[in-house]
Amino acid sequence: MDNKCDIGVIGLAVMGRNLILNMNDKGKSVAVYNRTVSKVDDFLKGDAAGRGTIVGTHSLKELCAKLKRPRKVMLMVKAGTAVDEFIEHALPFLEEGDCIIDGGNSFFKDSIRRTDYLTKKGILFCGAGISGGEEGARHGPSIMPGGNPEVWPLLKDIFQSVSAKTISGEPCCDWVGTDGAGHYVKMIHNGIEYGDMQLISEAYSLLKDVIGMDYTEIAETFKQWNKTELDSYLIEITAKIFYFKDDDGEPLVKKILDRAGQKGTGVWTSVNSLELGVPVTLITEAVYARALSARLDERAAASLILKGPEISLTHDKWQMAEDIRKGLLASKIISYAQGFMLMKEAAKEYSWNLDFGNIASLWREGCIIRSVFLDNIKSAFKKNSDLQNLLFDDYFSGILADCQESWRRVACSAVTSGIAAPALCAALSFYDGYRRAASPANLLQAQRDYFGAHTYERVDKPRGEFFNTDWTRN
Ligand code: NBP
Repeated sequence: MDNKCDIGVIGLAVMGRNLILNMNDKGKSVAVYNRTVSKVDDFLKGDAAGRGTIVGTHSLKELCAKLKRPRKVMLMVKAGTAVDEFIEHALPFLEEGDCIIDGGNSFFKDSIRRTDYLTKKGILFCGAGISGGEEGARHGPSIMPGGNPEVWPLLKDIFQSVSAKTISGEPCCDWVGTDGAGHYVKMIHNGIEYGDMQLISEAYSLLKDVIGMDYTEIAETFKQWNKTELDSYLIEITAKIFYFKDDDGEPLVKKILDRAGQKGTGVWTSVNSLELGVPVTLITEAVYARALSARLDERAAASLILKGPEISLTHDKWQMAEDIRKGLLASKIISYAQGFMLMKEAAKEYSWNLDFGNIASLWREGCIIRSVFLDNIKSAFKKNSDLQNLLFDDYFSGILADCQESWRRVACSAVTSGIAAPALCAALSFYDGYRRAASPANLLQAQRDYFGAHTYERVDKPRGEFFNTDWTRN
């Protein structure tokens, strides 16, 4: 009898442990290993106790020897050098056609490099972005696999069986594209998550400071919003956070230090957008907002020096709350449109054949940005796979038209009240810049030509003809 395991997983921190239990629940036998070997025994005695088809191993050699061929070795370790080190250590125990899967939050350019490196050694590589945190890993994450296309038939059954499913039963896991495409799409997912969280925080700030709502009213408002087009995991947990009381009966959120952490995927997205020349302004504003939040002492000092306007609370509380909801929805549409613009450019730059409708489907359940809204994105790209921009789809342009009056009122309110709403305002500026056929960039070109003879094209001459003027001649 072949008693070898279906897959090997290295890394027994929270993600690895939960994914192993999930795989095992779906009938997969899993050999497990961890750098600190004592954690293997702890796991087998703890969460994995009594599961005969989770097999502990105490070296990479032993792990690889316990796997069915072609071997599937999955890394669930800290992204970065740990992945390269494990790959090097595992290589002597692998044979041609075996595969290494990196399920961590790796940088997509590392996955491009690793695919190339391992391909030359006859080993298949899969860089799989996994979202949903520990809960997702245990009960069904969104999985975004990329790498050598030959690896997908080997992994499809395992990955799709453990992934989240949509209401109609579709797995939130499908092949994304070659080399680093899976980790790239995961990076965009995380960037969009930054944008969504920032917009929700700005809405909270406006509900509190422009309308004067208390925490219970804010909780109620988010709960109501979750019954609208904003229906999503992040809005749902936001309502729960505002309801949550500390031991003394006060809302816990009130006592949390306003200093946001970040692990880097938002920065990666912003840097990549600058490299590819795509205006991903919301995610970048969200990254900057976290950076500004971290300057606690400086902000405290500035609050004593820099004057702002007096805030007078709005009289029409419910109208303003609805304006804020519409402003949030419109801004969210802009953020997703920008994320998909970046993926479109990346597909060209890195030669990936990305299916954008499919990507929206992968995020429909199991991950942090899961929302009803993603169904509409999927439909837009299924209806027209060449859709130039999400904003050209009737559904989304219709919502923007419907929301824009409210959106503008909220932006004005934020500005006149002196309340920072960088993502919401950036979204509106993008919208107004994007829908403008004639921009003020003619002046930029004139300035560039004036001081640097950088030349310019003319609206009254064919494109591609360049002119230079001696601007000091009159
Ligand atoms: P961590 O990211 O905390 O990593 C812990 C694991 O990495 C342990 O197995 C640890 O071994 C191993 N490790 C480290 Br740290 N440095 C190592 C090195 N130099 N060489 C070998 N192994 C090393 O675990 P996690 O939170 O379970 O996440 C795993 C992956 O999934 C990460 O890439 C993470 O970014 C990604 N991810 C996490 C979440 C989440 O919610 N936590 C969500 C989505 C994706 P040790 O036990 O010997 O120290």
